[in-house]
Amino acid sequence: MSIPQQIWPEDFAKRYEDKGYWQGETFGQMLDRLEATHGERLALVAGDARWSYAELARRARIAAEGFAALGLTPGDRVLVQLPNRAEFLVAVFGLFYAGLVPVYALPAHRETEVLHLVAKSGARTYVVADRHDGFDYLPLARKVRAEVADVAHVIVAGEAAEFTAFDSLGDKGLSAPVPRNPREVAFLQISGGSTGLPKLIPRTHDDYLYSVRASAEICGLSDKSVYLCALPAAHNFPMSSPGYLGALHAGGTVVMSPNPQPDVAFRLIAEHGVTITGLVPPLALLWMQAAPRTKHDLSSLQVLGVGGAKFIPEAAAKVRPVLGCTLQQVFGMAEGLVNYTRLDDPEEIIISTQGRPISPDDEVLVLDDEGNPVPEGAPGNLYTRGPYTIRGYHEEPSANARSFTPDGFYRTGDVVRRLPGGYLEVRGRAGDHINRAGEKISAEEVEDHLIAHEGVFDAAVVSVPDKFLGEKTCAFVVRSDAGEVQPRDLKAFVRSRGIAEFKVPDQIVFVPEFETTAVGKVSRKALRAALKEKYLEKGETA
Ligand code: OOB
Repeated sequence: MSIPQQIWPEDFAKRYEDKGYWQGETFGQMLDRLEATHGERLALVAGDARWSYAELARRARIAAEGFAALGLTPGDRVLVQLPNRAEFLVAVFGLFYAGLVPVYALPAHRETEVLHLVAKSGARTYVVADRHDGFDYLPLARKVRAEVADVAHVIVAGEAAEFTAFDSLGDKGLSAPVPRNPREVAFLQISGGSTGLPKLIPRTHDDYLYSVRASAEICGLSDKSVYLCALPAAHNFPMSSPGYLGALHAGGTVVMSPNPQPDVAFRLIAEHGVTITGLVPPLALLWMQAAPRTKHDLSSLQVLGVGGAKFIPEAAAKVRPVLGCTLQQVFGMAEGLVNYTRLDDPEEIIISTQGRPISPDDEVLVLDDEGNPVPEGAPGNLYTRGPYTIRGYHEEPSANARSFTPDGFYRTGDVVRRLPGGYLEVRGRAGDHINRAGEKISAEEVEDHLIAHEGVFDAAVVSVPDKFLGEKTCAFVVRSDAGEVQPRDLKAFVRSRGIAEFKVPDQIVFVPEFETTAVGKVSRKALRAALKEKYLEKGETA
């Protein structure tokens, strides 16, 4: 398998360099710079760990040496599935330092997703925690090892059993980062795509570190900032919008929260004087419900970033009165483009828009279904191209042909309105994924799992609005002749296929048949829309 590539045409690359967006720094060099600039400042609080930049760098260099000693060579991919704990940052900076390429899995992923990510990325090493959130990852690691002979190493943070303990890696540490070309792929992140299993998003050192530096500035970060990483650290939002990388870039402190629930997060905010964090809308709602009753002092919090899904204006308007901080709406995507409301924008803009792009060189097109520009203020499909938006997924020629225009614009699948000043308002999605509390679920992927059950003849998965989650999943199922399968059985079956819990359908509706048009088979997209209209919007009971 080839080393992942991400290629911008040379004229674009040169422009991005000339304008100072791409600065030629690798993540490995960044770690050295952070240590040199911020040395004894507090970099990380996680569990009992209180590490300075120097200590974080020391540990990352030791991990880097450990990775190299396992025989991994620069450019090798390493699957990282770690929750929000201290080892997360040590592992990823250690990998960067050793010239290796992290592939980020979510802690919620199970065997199906993990095996897919291993196969897609060609990773031969798997870094995982022993336990998190009541789940024991060791049996999962054993399955991965048993199924994929290529996975030569499993490295476990915590109780490692027969595997390599993360803490046993390395000794003195690498003395310098393994040189990499900053235009090369630094890591692979997963897409929340609408078709099948997740695709891999190749991000380069140059492009990603630009988005980190620019985000840190837009979000007002400094060495006084304390960033609470409440969402899973593998997501793009807490990683770089402005995220823990933005906070480290600015010389601030990162506080890792093992989960985003108010009882855990509020204590950390009070204890460490957290100044900024990022949440998906349902969690922002939950925090606003819990804040008036908490015994913890939340007054240090200055900025709450909310993104990943639409934050409705009614809820957005409550952030300042209830939490006493500035709301920053964040509309981003792991493929690149990130929009922010600015901290000093009028309240009206902060409440009613999803912000404007980071970069003057983010090109944004809003087009109708025929590809013609729509007037300002009218809804249309969002396309984008720019200094930190990918030009293609990792080894996905057919998806790339669908998702990118010939001149390199990414078809986001989002429907937006462009407002004066370049602000965007997200109106919805053209694509077929469900945005459940910020986690993107591919309808097709869940359908494939349902259809694998012998009691299912066909299945179509759609989103239904949910007051709290924004959207949840509903599966329409046509039963097969093999008996009267029940919703409970189907949910248990889907779960048993080894997928993230958030993908298990919230609701299952049995229907006698899927109507097809006289022409024959309708597209899945049309079928989903028709079912939704018939049973959910018109309220016809199944
Ligand atoms: C973030 O990244 P992804 O890759 O998980 O999901 C991207 C998609 C967008 O295309 C859009 O459909 C939706 O998530 N989205 C929003 C939104 N932010 C993301 N929809 C409405 N309003 C928003 N504020 O979700 C992500 C990446 C970086 C920063 C923030 C979020």
